[in-house]
Amino acid sequence: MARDRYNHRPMTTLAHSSIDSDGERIHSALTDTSLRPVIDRVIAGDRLTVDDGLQLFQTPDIWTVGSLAHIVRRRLNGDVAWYNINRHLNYSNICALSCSFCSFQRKKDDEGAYEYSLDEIHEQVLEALNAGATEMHIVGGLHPWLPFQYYLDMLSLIRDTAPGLHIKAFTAVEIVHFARVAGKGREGDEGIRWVIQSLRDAGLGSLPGGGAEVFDDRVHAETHRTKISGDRWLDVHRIAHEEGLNTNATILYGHVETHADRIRHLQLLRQEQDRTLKEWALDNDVPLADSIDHEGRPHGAVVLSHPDVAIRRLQPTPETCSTGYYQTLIPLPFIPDDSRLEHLPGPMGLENLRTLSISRLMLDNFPHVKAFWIMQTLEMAQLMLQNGADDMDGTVVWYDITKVDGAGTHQEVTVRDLQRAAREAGFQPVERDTLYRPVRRDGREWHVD
Ligand code: V47
Repeated sequence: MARDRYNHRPMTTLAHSSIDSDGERIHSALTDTSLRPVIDRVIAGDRLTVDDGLQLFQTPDIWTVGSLAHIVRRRLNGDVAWYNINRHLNYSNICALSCSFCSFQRKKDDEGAYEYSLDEIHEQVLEALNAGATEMHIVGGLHPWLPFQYYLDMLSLIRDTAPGLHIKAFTAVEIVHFARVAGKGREGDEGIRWVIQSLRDAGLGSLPGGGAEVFDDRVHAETHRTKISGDRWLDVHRIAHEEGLNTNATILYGHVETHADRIRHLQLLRQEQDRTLKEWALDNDVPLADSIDHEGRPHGAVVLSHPDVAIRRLQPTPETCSTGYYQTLIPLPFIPDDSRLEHLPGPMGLENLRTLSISRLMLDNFPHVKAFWIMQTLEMAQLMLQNGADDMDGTVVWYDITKVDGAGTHQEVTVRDLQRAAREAGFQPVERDTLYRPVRRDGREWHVD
C-alpha cells in the first residue's frame, strides 16, 4: 500500500463527509451562480478546462475562487504552511540579455554591475552554514564571459564547504547559456543534458522556477525577445526531470499578457507535469495511474488533488522514490520599479490573490504553490496561504532581482516572523528542506528522516 511520506502512515483518501460539507459551504455562499459547474468539478476532483480558468478570471465572486483554491490546497497539504531556512545568492547581475521587465540586469560598465568571486561566494556559504540554512538558491544574469568551469567550481566549493546544503541553482535560461559557453551548442537536447549532468555531478540538487515568464510568442516578442522560448524552457525542465532533478516553475504576470495567456501557460505546465508524473510513477512503481484514471478523464490526467488519489505528497525517501518532477509553482507579480516597463501599473492585491488561486486550481498536479513574500510582503503571504498557497519560501536574507518600493538588497525575515505569519493565518508552520521533507532541528543542526 502507498505510504504517506510525511506521517509515515498508510495514506487514506478523503472522507466523503468532508467533501460534501465543502460543497455545501461553497454553494451556500455563492454570489455568481454561473460558477456552479466549476464548483462541482473542483469538489469532485475533476480537471478544470481552459474555459473554466477564464471564467474564474472574469467572475466578480472572488471569494468563491479563493475558497475553491483553499479546498485544493487543503487536500494536498492539510493545514501545513511550509517554510525553509535558505539563502538566495545572485552571483552576478551582468547579463547579455535586455528583458524589458527586468531591473536586475546590468551591462559590464554600468554603474552597479557586479560579479562575485569564488572567495565571496565561499563567505556567503559559511554564513548560510552558520545560520543553519538547508538551501542555497543561486541565480544570475547571462554573464557573457565567465567560463563554464566557474559554475562547476562554484558548486564544488559549496558542496565541499557545506555538504548538507541543498543547491537549487540556475534557471533554464542560464542552463542553455552554459551549453553555448561550454561549446555544446544551444540547440538539441544533448548539450543541455551534458550541462545538467555536469552540474549535478558537481553538486546541483534542483532547478528553481525562474525565467519561464509567460509561454506565449507575442509576449516573448514584446518583453523578452532575446531569451529562450517557452518550448525551450520546458525542454530544459524535462531533461532535468529525466536526470532525476526536481524543478519549480514560475509565471511572471501582470504586464502585457492577457488572462488567456496566463491560462495557456498554466495548461502547458500541467500537460508537462502529467507526462513527467506518469514516467516517475512507472519508474518508482507508484500506483498513481490507477488512482487517477476515473470516468470522464480520457486524457489520463494525473490529478493529485482528486479525493480518491492515494498519493498527494511526493517526498522522496532514500529507500523508495526518486525525484524528477515539478514541485512548486511560484506566481510572480510584475514589479515595474526601475524596469523599461515602469509605465505599466503592475497588478494589485486582489489580482494577485485571484491569479494565485486560479494557478492552484488549474495546476491540480503540482503538489505546491508558493507565496513568495519578498515580492508581495509577508502580510500578503498570509492571505495567499488562505487562498491556495501552502509554502512561503524562506528567510532569504539577500535578494537582488526585484525590490518593492525602494527596498534594498537586504530583505530578510526571521523564522519567528514566518511562523507567526503562518499561525496567525490559521496554519501550522512546518520547516521543510528543498524536497519538502519536514526538517527536525536543534539550533544550527538539522536533519530529515
Ligand atoms: O527569473 C524578473 C522574475 C524571477 C521581474 O524556484 C520578475 O523556488 C517580477 O524565479 N517583476 C526570479 N518578477 C525569481 C524566481 C523565484 C523566486 C522565488 C522562488 C523560486 C523557486 C523562484 O523573477 C526571474 C524572472 O522571471 N522577474 N524581473 C519583475 N520586474
